Amino acid sequence: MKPSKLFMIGTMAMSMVASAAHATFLDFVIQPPSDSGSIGFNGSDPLAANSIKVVNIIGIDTPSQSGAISLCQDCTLSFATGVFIGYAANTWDFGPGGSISVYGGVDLTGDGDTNDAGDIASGSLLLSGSFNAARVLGLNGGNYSFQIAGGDFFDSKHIALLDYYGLPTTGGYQGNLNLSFLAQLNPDGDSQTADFINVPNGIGSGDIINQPIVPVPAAAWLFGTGLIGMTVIARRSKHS
Ligand SMILES: [Ca+2]
Ligand SMILES: [Ca+2]
Repeated sequence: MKPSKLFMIGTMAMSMVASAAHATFLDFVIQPPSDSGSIGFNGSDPLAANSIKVVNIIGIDTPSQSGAISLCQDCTLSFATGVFIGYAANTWDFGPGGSISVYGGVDLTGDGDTNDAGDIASGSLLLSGSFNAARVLGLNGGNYSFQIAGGDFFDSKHIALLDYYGLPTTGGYQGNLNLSFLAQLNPDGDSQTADFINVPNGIGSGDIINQPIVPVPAAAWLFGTGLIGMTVIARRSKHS
């Protein structure tokens, strides 16, 4: 077998293990039209967003209420990333740190309001955390797409939300954020040209996807390491 093929199998085995471990997640859905909210970068400070609308929360393969869509009432996402690292070729990079939060109420009783004893009351802190890294990718025509690069952020969530979806209340969570928005580059027209701000009604769709941190089983690491070892041996024998 070719070394490249062995390596591919090793990689596939590892990613299958990873995806199996992360099959359970909560999806906080950001949905247009959203006339409220803002996102922008002033050329030097962290990327910042305020009051972006989150419309519902969905449990994907959750231990309880799998597939249930919970209305998120008056829910808003706000964040500031870590420090600005650099800009090149329509890519903006930001470092670790900062903060991310979602506030609002959640209808867990399914009657369309957040007033019941079983609901999460309006104005509650639903999710809070900090970033590992963030990246904004510029598309054509001033249409920017915001992505949190791999690893993303660590957070904690409202315990009633976790209980409802049967998720662990200890051990931590990790996730990522994607968000599309229309932005104007260099809105102040000065010599600093990498700054941007969303245009009116420019917030698009997105998700915060968030799963319990699951340690990769030791056996999976050994399996993957073994295949990589075989690849190295195969390469050596090929070159000898
Ligand atoms: Ca309710
Ligand atoms: Ca500028």
